[in-house]
Amino acid sequence: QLGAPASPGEELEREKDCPETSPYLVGPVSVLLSSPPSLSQIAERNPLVSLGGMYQPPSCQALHHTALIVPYRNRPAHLRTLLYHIHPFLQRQQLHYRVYIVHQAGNSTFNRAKLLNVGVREALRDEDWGCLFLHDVDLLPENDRNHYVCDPRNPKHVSVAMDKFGYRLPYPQYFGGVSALTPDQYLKMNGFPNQYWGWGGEDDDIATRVRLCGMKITRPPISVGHYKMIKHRADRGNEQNPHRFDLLMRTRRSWHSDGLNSLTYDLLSRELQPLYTNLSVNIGEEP
Ligand code: UDH
Ligand code: NGS
Repeated sequence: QLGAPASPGEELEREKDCPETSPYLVGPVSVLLSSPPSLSQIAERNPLVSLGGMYQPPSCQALHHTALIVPYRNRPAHLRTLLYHIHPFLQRQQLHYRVYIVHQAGNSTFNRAKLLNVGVREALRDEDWGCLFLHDVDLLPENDRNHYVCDPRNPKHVSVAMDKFGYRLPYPQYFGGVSALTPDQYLKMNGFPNQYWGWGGEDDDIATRVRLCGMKITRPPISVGHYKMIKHRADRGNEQNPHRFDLLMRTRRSWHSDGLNSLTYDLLSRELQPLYTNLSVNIGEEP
């Protein structure tokens, strides 16, 4: 059993690498969307997750090291639903992982891509993560053969089949929802843009950056990239960005100077919660 206590020979066992394909995978899973349990109930169900939302397989050496980074503000029920599903899901994959919630403090307009930049920079202070998984809070993977690891060659767009789009891509360049990059891939494209305040366009900008840097977008098969999106209304503070089309026309000129190399923020707190590391950050506001 996955959560079984470590045997007396734990140290010896851990010296063995985990297998390339985990024996705990079950394939398609049904996801519960309404009334998630409380955080303490979720923590009780995940006894091997340690403070800060960290996990290592108890009886083998993980082959993969993944930071799950979630841009966040004011979606407490979505967060509980995600944590409820994602911890067992990642443990079944025998990953070494840690969950980071990047909380935009204050009421300024939401900025998803900038929060992701902050999450990456802070996560890489902790560990040399092999893979950065950038994950919306309201998306629940429906198949655990959707391996939360990176493609060493190219950035990976992962949420390729969302229920709200009829389980296919809404358009060929779509890069929203869930994506996965190695730190090298992320650095090569100067991270993500910081200038997209409000809803829309930042994911298209990121997709353009991938191409401008000479990389290609890779994707898992549609059959394993299934996601349910928790239905919700538009958020206050994340109104459609009226400048998004203008910004998108300038990506080619701006990506060198807008990104990780121009990122500024105030980290207000870094709390180790039982199921995640909470980074509360002041990212400023639209100039
Ligand atoms: N997010 C928050 N809080 C917010 C806004 C966004 O946590 O107030 C995060 C969250 O992780 C979310 C992600 O940012 O999953 C993306 O948010 P989004 O509103 O851009 O995208 P989503 O697909 O909703 O969740 C789209 C529905 C509203 C679109 C209205 C414009 N047509
Ligand atoms: C495009 C947006 C993307 C967005 C996608 C899906 O039009 O940011 O729709 O949106 N691009 C622009 O606005 C330029 S959704 O159906 O999830 O609301 O991710």
